[in-house]
Amino acid sequence: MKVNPAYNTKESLLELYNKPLLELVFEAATVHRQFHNPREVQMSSLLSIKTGGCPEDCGYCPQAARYHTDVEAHKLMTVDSVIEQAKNAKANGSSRLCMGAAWREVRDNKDFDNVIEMVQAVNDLDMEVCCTLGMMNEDQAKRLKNAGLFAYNHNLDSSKEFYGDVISTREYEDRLNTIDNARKAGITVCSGGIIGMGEAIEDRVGLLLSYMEMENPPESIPINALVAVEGTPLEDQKPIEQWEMIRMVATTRIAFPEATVRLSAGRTKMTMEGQALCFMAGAGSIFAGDKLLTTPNPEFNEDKEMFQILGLIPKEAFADGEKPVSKPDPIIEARKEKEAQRAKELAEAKIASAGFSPRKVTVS
Ligand code: SAM
Ligand code: DTB
Ligand code: SF4
Repeated sequence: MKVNPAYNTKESLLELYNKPLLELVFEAATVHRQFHNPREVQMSSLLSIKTGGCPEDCGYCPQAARYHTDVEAHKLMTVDSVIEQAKNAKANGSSRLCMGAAWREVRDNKDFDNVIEMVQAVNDLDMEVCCTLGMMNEDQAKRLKNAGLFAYNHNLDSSKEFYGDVISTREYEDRLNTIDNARKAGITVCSGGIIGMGEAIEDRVGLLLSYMEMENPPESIPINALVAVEGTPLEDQKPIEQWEMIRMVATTRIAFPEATVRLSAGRTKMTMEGQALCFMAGAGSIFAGDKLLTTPNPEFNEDKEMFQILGLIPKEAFADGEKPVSKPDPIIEARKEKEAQRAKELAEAKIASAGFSPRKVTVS
């Protein structure tokens, strides 16, 4: 059961969200146990492969070039350094790596070729590979799928109605199109939102309703609490109470029984008890490692201790879907062939010129 038809209206979702908290958690825990192993929680690591300098105006985001935050813009990471970071995340227990780029959209250039190589390399490490690169078309999605991408993350962030209050440089419809392109390419979809941006509860359930209305709702739904970053338009937002995070996780769990609900940004402001209630209410994943994309997150060791205290087990890679096969990328292969041909021609020219000895000219 991908969606729970009892909660396919705004009214029913609102009623659910507003239930007495412990009733809500109990109902969510019951659903969770029918579809998931409640002891398993996936550790997923984030890696900002291209940081800052983004042309968009997402009001929450420290990476938007137009806001004056402490984030410095960097070029795309190299494939080798991504592999090193991925190995480190895996050694610390992560079974999934989500690579994020501060791009409005994917462009067909050398940087994207490098991302394709990163996807191939991380998939070869037997980790689930997720990318979040902004908007993309169907051909780009197919290239990522061919490289071995397991999931594409593209958040709707909030309800259709509230979205325009936070972002003006891109429409809700654009986001839905990108999600559709990932689907058409056969990539699993990771899409969720942020609470604590000043939205009403109607907007929180409105986000869930948008997923309910999809022909094929996401396999993975990250729930983020806003990390209010100085310099962004949302810098002064009051932090949400952790009860709200628990409610949102529980409501999402009940509405989408099969999805992995990810307890995402905002854990540094939560207690272990608060997080425990999220796991009880169906959160099946956390972001692990001391950094999200640009903001702090609990350290690996802190989470390891929490897992031990709560009796949680890190979930293995590909427990919910087969490992994709990484196939050679035709564009990269063609480029490599061209480079090899050019190198051969240069070598031949060198040999030819070595056999040629210019006549000595004596100057009297
Ligand atoms: N540029 C791409 C895009 O926007 O699709 C990918 C990277 S973007 C940083 C990925 C997601 O991170 C956003 O959609 C948003 O949901 C989340 N995010 C960004 N800044 C955040 C913040 N300050 N607090 C919580 N979540 C945030
Ligand atoms: C998601 O929903 N949350 C992650 C991941 N998907 C890409 C990103 C959180 C970013 C928090 C702000 C930052 O660290 O820059
Ligand atoms: Fe750019 Fe993504 Fe940040 Fe929006 S959320 S400003 S698109 S990096």
